[in-house]
Amino acid sequence: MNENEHTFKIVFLGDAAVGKTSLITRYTTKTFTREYLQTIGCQLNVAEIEVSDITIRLIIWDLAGQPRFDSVRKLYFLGSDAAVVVYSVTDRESFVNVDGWLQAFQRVVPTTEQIPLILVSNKIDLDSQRTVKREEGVKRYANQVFHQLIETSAKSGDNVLELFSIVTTLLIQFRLAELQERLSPFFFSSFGS
Ligand SMILES: Nc1nc2c(ncn2[C@@H]2O[C@H](COP(=O)(O)OP(=O)(O)OP(=O)(O)O)[C@@H](O)[C@H]2O)c(=O)[nH]1
Ligand SMILES: [Mg+2]
Repeated sequence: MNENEHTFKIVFLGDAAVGKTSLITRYTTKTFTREYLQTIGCQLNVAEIEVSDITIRLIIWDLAGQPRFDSVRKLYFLGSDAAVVVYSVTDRESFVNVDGWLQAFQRVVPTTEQIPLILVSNKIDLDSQRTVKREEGVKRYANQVFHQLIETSAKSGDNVLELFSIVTTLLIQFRLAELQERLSPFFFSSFGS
């Protein structure tokens, strides 16, 4: 394998219909679909990000949120390098369930500082239908082990690029010690250590 290519497994989790697939689709194809087409089991997506002469390849595992996939889902958590937990600001239950998603993930992947955990408040374009206040998201983030909170809209595209940029940046930061042994000196003159 090329020493300047690094592949990471990212899982997206959260209640059904909060917009996991929509966020990933918005990022990978710059499109948005109004129709809800539930994910069956798991859908894989690949995104490549060039950072200087380094290629970061994200294998994005888009996990189905419907309860009928509860039993298979934990198998998909294995080997994750980062987890993105999504809730919708228009769906209070999805916000309450954030803890459950985190715990389910941590039962399979005992979280260390090496695993970036990102909390996403999606559907911020639907401001008039909000049932979760912005401050509540911030408070939840402050109380938990998440490394970053970001508010997004898959519909308008707001903060979608930023979300994936945060994931990539955290992966580089958290894996720096590991990457340091393998990467060229050029990388470190560009990014610092
Ligand atoms: N207004 C608005 N609608 C959104 C947004 N993100 C997703 N949706 C809509 O919400 C519905 C569900 O979106 P999905 O992306 O399929 O949800 P999911 O989390 O992947 O659902 P599962 O695959 O069942 O777990 C669809 O009708 C989308 O069009 C958003 O940011 N704003
Ligand atoms: Mg989906």
